[in-house]
Amino acid sequence: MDGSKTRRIDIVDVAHGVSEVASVCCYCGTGCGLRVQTRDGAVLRVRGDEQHPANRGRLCSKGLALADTVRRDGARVLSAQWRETRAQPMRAIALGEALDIVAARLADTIARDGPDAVGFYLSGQLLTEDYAVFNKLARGLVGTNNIDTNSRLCMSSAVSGYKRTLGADAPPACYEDLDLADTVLIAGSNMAYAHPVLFRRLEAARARRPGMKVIVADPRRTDTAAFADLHLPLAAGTDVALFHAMLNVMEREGLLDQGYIQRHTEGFETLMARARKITPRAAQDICGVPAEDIIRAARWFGGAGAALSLYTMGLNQSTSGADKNAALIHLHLATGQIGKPGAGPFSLTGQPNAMGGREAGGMATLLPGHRDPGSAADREETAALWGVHALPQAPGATALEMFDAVLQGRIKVLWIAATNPAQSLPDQARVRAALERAEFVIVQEAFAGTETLAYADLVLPAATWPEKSGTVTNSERRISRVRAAIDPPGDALPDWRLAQAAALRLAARIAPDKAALFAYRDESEVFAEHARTTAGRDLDYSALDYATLDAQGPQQWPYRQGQGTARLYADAVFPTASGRARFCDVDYQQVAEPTTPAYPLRLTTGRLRDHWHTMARTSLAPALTQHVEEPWVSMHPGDMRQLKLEPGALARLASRRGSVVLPVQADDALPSGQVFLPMHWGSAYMAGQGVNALTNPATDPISRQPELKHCAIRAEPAGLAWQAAGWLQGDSAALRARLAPWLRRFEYAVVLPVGAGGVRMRLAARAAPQAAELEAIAGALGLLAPDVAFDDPARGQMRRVRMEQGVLRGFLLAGDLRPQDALLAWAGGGDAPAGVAALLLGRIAGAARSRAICVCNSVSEAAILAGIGRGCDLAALKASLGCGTGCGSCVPEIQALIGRAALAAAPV
Ligand SMILES: Nc1nc2c(c(=O)[nH]1)N[C@H]1C(S)=C(S)[C@@H](COP(=O)(O)OP(=O)(O)OC[C@H]3O[C@@H](n4cnc5c(=O)[nH]c(N)nc54)[C@H](O)[C@@H]3O)O[C@H]1N2
Ligand SMILES: Nc1nc2c(c(=O)[nH]1)N[C@H]1C(S)=C(S)[C@@H](COP(=O)(O)OP(=O)(O)OC[C@H]3O[C@@H](n4cnc5c(=O)[nH]c(N)nc54)[C@H](O)[C@@H]3O)O[C@H]1N2
Ligand code: SF4
Ligand SMILES: [Mo]
Repeated sequence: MDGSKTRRIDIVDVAHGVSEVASVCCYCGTGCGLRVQTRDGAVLRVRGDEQHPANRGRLCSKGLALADTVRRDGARVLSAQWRETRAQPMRAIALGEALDIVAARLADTIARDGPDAVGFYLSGQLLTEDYAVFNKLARGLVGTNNIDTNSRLCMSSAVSGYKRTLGADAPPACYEDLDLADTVLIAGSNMAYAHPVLFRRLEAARARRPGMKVIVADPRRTDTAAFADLHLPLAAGTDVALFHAMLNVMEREGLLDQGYIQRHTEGFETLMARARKITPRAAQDICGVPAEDIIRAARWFGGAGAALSLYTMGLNQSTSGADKNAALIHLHLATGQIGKPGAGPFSLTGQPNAMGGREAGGMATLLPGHRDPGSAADREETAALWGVHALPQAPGATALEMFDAVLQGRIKVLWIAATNPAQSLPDQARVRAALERAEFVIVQEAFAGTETLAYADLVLPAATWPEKSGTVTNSERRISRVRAAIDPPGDALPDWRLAQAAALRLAARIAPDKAALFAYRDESEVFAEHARTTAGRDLDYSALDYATLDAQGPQQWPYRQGQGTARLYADAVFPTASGRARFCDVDYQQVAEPTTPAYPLRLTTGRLRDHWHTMARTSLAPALTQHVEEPWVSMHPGDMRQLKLEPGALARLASRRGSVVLPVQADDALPSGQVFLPMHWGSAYMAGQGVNALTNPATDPISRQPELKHCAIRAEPAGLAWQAAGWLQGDSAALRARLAPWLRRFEYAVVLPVGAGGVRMRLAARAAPQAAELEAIAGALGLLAPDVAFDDPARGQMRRVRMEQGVLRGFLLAGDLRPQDALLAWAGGGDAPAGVAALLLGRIAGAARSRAICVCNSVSEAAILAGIGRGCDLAALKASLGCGTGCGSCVPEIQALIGRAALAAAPV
């Protein structure tokens, strides 16, 4: 690789050979710039880039821990793998051979069943260059529109919302607007966890401008909601009613901008005729939010000098997601709160390059340059830009439709890249049945052990951050260069290279003249070709190339006359046929699966602060496993009492589609009847099919996005009387692979990476297993020759510890878990107990254990609560304990703890 071309390297410490590469964080759509320090091909450290406009040097806990996730060993997919039949085990093969097999399978399938028997399921975590090559491969060479991404689960409703109202898929605001807004409406977003660096910016803005009002609409009192001046705990799925009622109040109170409505919009009267029926009282009945609070929210929004809204999955992941987006945008159009500093409907993107995917047309419903595959003219333009005769016309399958088509035998070859559908798609039973039914599944993956790899017939080894070079676009339309800091390990190649290599081989078989379509020498040529497809379009960045990005730094599209654009629609001219923005005639619709007596609880799912999706990467960083170590379900304490569920007890949750067993924890931040499950844990970490065993595959009719934020469930005590817990020191990735078989043998089982290194295992069953099985579990944990042991296999009991010079190496507790916390505290680096035997026999109580809240400075929840008990406020806690003084990601949680303590102490 020619380093000067793909790496912007500054030598920071010549004497010690340390160099630094400017790149971008590979997690969320904030798109923070960072600098990767390397020496001798290894990553030493990652720090925030002060030069990058998205974050000005800040990183959150996940970005800061990136160096710990860089692996070059068995935690990665290092070579291609293949199995000729499913009965055989996977075996490593040469990459060239694997690509030949891929090309042959594609060619055969196209010849036998036609191009639409092939499907590509990609990811918002690919770089723009990756999408561009995959898109050309799918539509330009294979000849199918069956190319979609996990952005269908994520941003699809936002795309629909923008296109229906403003005419183009473009977030009109920018990050600076967080500093300038007077009222910020945060709808269905837990920014404190999911976009922490932007949340830091909002905290700072409100500290500077105390008059700023923050409203949060979320069924749960999240840390984001705890920060708000007004929390609207609406029932899941009812946002349209809330926004319509706010519109009503603003109309009645003369807070609308009639001039703006008349000059720059259409459809207002039709919408208003419908919306007027949803009064604050009516909305109170639908949303469960007091009418006075709705009125207050409307006054704050309508009366603001500048009103900004920030929204994410609480709006998008819904069967009315496209309507929720439109209804929120209406508030901005009706008040003229768009196209000016501090204002606008600002959809925060989830994944680092969901935006780039939308620009490159990496979805079934999009073509490059914001074109539409349903339009003959757009197809012709794209074909001409690519130099192909024509593009396929038949509509492509969107994510869930693609898996349905596989299940029905219409799609036979499925190529999956940079996403983990056997964990992240709703209704796992169906998804897994489809993966089994497929004739040939190609999985292009960087990390070992993901749920989807188990279904692969052929695995392609992918390079990943920080080995890849290309571009990404963040939430504020800013394009940044991602630069490779080290070379990929083993046979791994960047995603676009794998797509290119397969395309060249396929072209040789089915259309030799098309080989020239894929003759890119490097990623800058891919970008140049892609950028040309934006010429003359709303997002025009045809004048950008790598040299310009290197010289001028990250740029916001549209990029014209040598300049980026911070805000859109300052002139109030919209990219619609009439030039006017549109009010859409949308009405409130209830969720697809209302509760019933058999399924009386509402389940919602979402994110935790330090985990990323299905955790392939974050599970490798010890610091990130400490905030929340294990999957649980949270419930309102009253619901738990009614269901006879003690805190920590195992509960069985069941929906119409599947069930999971998890420990339950009380959470008074939830309204009664609402249950929350983190989205992160799948069958690679727990028994069963993970959180999405439960969720509903029903989709929005316009955006085709599934309703991951709501389904109806029931809960009951799991009745698993026998339990075991163990821990083993060592490399967590290797140990997880070794212990994974136990996940399939118990109704409740988890195998989890923990803190300083090692894995925890927990198991539960109705009755104690046989002595031989107990011994096998002990063997898996390396406890066949323990240093201390008290066994009573007849009663399902086993207490074993292995240690070396006072350092714990492993333990197993079966039948009696009382010493667990003390042993885990010891495992985590705490002091050895006064007597191991006495501890195991329950004669002494060991040290208590408390999870880490501040992972930068390792401050536990117990220490923080003790500080609050001593009367400390945030500043005093920071000064005395050091918590919250690193990246700041834990500050909202500390503040929420302070708030909760104050509430508990207040006279009733
Ligand atoms: N730490 C971390 N950060 C991430 C990610 C991660 O995995 N981990 N993933 C990234 C990605 S891809 C995404 S898409 C974003 C997602 O970012 P967010 O959307 O902020 O995260 P979620 O937790 O999925 O959902 C947000 C909130 O929606 C609420 N909600 C549920 N139903 C409704 C409803 O009907 N109406 C309203 N108003 N609210 C509702 C939930 O209670 C939840 O608090 O995060 C990005 N950032
Ligand atoms: N219940 C529930 N389910 C959800 C959601 C929810 O809120 N609730 N949210 C949905 C949303 S918004 C999203 S975005 C999805 C995310 O769901 P997924 O996309 O399935 O989640 P990830 O774990 O990010 O999967 C990325 C995969 O790519 C691999 N990988 C990492 N880097 C590279 C690379 O450079 N190249 C390649 N080829 N592979 C790489 C990783 O190891 C990992 O296996 O989940 C969706 N599912
Ligand atoms: S906020 Fe955190 S996860 Fe998101 S881009 Fe910045 S450092 Fe990465
Ligand atoms: Mo997402």
